[in-house]
Amino acid sequence: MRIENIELVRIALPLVTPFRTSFGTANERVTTLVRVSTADAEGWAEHAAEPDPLYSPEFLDGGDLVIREHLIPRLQALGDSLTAEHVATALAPVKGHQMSKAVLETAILDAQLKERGISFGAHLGAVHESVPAGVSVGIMDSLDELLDAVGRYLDEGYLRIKLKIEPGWDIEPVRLVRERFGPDILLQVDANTAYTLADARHLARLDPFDLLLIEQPLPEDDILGHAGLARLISTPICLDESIESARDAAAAIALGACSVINVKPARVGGYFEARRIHDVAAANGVPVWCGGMLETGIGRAANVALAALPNFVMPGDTSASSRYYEQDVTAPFILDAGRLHVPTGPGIGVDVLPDVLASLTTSTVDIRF
Ligand code: OSB
Ligand code: MG
Repeated sequence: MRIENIELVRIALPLVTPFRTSFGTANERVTTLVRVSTADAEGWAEHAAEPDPLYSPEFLDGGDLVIREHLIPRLQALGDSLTAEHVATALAPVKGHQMSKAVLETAILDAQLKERGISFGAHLGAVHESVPAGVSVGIMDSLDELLDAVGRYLDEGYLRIKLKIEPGWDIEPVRLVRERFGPDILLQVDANTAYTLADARHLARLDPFDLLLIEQPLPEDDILGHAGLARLISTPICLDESIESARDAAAAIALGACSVINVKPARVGGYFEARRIHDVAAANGVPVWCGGMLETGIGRAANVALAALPNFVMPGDTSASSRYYEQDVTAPFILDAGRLHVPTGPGIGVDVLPDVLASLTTSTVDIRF
């Protein structure tokens, strides 16, 4: 494939409501979009990192720098033989920076699939036309506010609720949501590394509430801690931050550190590695679901395609655009009986709205290839 240029487009979109986790509060989504232009196609992808390195070591300004100084030159060195399938190998000498690698691989894959008229879903092996949508509910100022928010999401049709938790906002919110909305709603929690193994007895107090899982209770490098915790609580453990590759997934499963995996393509370096995690988990009887990073329609489109693979058996954090944004940069993803439709058009299957993009753009960098 012959790439003509790669543009980095920094945008900032206001969130409809602040999103608070154990590591911080976001009022807007700031991201770098990558546009890959060939003679016949334009590929798009979205950087998953946040402005600050609080969820993972990656952060947006660092990502832009690594992309320009370290990653793009390695792709340029491949010349016209470059395809999406070559990207990970070409970038492997650069340690880490999965999200920056992922955004390049994904934009190149989008351009390539558009040239060939194939959708992400078809290319990745999707087996469903729509996927069940969950919603990730942030930490709130009060329990009343939380119950209102959960009630509204359930009314909208979301099929699973995930509550963000942290010490001081855990047992009580879960108890109240369970009491108010009953035993039948699918409910899970996400701690974003806010606890230690010494909190095991406290976390065991979540056991009576029949949660689907607890996501990433302990620090990302504490695989043995998660394995220990799994023996002390009955809520299944799901890993997010800890899993940066299919090898990580295989190790975590083998060590008994998780019985569910949250697959975020960006966190693991792209959709091909995400699919390998899906396959490793499936081979071990471990269910997976698709996580999110508050993506715009660009990142969401590809995530929804991935979530249609057969071992994505639990609802993902693939919510409708309206959960995040009043005005998305693509046509909005809309909830249909609690599900999102998998795009069927070439590549990611959604178009960027040029006027909206222009109004949200704060800077651009154009790199001739
Ligand atoms: O841990 O899953 C997480 C958002 C930003 C960073 C980390 C996480 C999240 C979410 C939101 O939970 C998922 C979404 O709706 O995109
Ligand atoms: Mg998480």
